Amino acid sequence: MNPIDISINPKTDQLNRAALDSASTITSLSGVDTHDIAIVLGSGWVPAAERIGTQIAEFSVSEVPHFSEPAVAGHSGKIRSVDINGKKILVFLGRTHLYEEKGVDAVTHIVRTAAASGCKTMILTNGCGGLNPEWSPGTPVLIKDQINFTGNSPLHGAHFVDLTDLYSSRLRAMCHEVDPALPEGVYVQFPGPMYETPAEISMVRNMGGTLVGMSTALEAIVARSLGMEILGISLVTNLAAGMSGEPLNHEEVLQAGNDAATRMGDLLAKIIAKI
Ligand code: 8IG
Repeated sequence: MNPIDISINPKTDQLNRAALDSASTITSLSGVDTHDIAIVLGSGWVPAAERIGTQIAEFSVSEVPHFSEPAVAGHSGKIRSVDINGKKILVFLGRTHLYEEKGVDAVTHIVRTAAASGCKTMILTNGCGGLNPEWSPGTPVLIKDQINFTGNSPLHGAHFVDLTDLYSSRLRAMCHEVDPALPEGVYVQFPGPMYETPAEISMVRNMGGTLVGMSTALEAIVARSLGMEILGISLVTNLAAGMSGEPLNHEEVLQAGNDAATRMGDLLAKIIAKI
């Protein structure tokens, strides 16, 4: 049984029904009944999409019910169905962020839709700030754990979900077979859209965080609640606030993504082929 069909509470049921509705439109638009793996490409990752597999179909999120229009430069709002060695991959180019103020359910709809489309694996990528001075812009980092610092829960009702091994150690080991040098980090999701203050970055360091961003953690929680296996990869696009002596800006994010695109696309294609 698809975990999306298991009744948890009325609110969750309503969200999952909307996801099934989105999934059925994705099936019509792509001609693919069931997808195996979903991947969300975040800031700086969209150029990498060109290197992932053979495209079966591409459409816009605006053609799919219950999805909202993208609001950020570098997030194109496209969905692709891609084939890698017979595996069907659902590629989301861009996501909805909490700071768009459409609510937490709008943020996690992408994950519920992936599950409703049959995906058992959720690959979440993002661009983020790094607290390790050795991670220069353009460094990919595997997410080994997270801190949800948004003050929001993406689950509804008395739905107790285990988050130990949230970011699958099996998938991380697979990534290390592809690229043994990949470092691992603890991702802290802030609400955004402002970047952190240097004092907040000190706090993050004291909490044990090494990556800061504005996405991913809420999505990972919902993916786990739906029984998916999760892989998270951050592209460090800037040193966290106060570390470089320079102010932060979104252009450097896009530039770091373009520069790292080839490496990231090849990495993703190899990992997906192994899953
Ligand atoms: I790209 O330094 C990117 N996204 N919160 N902090 C937060 N989000 C980010 C950052 C950053 N860089």
